[in-house]
Amino acid sequence: MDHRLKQWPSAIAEGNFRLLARAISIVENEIPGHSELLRSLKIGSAPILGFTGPPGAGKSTLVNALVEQVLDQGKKIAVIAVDPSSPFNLGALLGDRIRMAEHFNNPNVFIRSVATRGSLGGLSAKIIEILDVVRASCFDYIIIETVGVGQSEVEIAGLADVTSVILVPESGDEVQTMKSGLMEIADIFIVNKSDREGALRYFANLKKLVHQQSASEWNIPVLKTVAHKKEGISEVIEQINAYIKMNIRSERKTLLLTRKALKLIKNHRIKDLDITRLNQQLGKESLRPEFNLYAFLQQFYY
Ligand SMILES: Nc1nc2c(ncn2[C@@H]2O[C@H](COP(=O)(O)OP(=O)(O)OP(=O)(O)O)[C@@H](O)[C@H]2O)c(=O)[nH]1
Ligand SMILES: [Mg+2]
Repeated sequence: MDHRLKQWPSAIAEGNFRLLARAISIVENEIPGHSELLRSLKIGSAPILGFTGPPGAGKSTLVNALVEQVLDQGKKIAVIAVDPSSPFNLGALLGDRIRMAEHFNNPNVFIRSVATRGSLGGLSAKIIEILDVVRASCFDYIIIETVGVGQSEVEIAGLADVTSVILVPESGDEVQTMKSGLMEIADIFIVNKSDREGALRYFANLKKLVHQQSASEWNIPVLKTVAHKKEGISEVIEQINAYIKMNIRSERKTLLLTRKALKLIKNHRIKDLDITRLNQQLGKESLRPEFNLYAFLQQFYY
């Protein structure tokens, strides 16, 4: 390993945010040395708190309020905001930055936006690695915010130790919400914008539905917040802590680790695959009368 990188793991562990930021960039952009860096880190076990929900539900506002309270308790916290819509969504990013600005100079908080990329299978593996780099530092909590619009967010939420799903009264029909796959990933439901009309009815219906369906030792709480007024935030923190405290069975932990390993292996295996070339090759090969996809694919298997 590059001798300059040798000091990094201990510096990062001690809370050198400048190096942490650079380490993330190295991993994110696969700059030479990134594999060695990942191997050299002492990855801790700070809980990862996932926050997901529809666009504009108030995730960033809520995270911001939560960060404030946790900082007041003297804790260290990292926030990773995943921007899945597009890496060029500067408006949204800037909005987040402005709202987060009050924490920017606080030595106990680290904030980072990560743009997701279109590369095949790239996203979740990169996020896994980035979260592990952050875990090698000294945070009490690591927050990951993702927009819940499709399947990939469900996947990302799977990386978190506790997943909070943020809904708003105007999310529509509660039954529809439950069908969207959010039920499986939610450890905690938060109805934000509870100051809005129809919030009480939405809250009550959601609560009923959740309690009908939850069948584990953990009773999935349904909470109410008004994020921009910082209302209901303590309850969110309380429930998150309660969930963390409840020992996740080691069986489930191993399962999560296996899934994580699988994603990393998959990503590693297709890393060198040139899709444009594959497309050209297939365009040519498939014209041959004796073409057989399985025979063709033989060259990629090892
Ligand atoms: N009325 C009301 N407005 C809120 C509440 N929480 C957030 N907002 C507003 O909702 C808008 C969206 O908030 P964000 O925090 O950016 O939402 P988000 O879910 O992070 O949005 P994306 O990251 O773009 O998906 C902002 O204008 C907030 O001020 C709330 O509890 N009540
Ligand atoms: Mg946001």
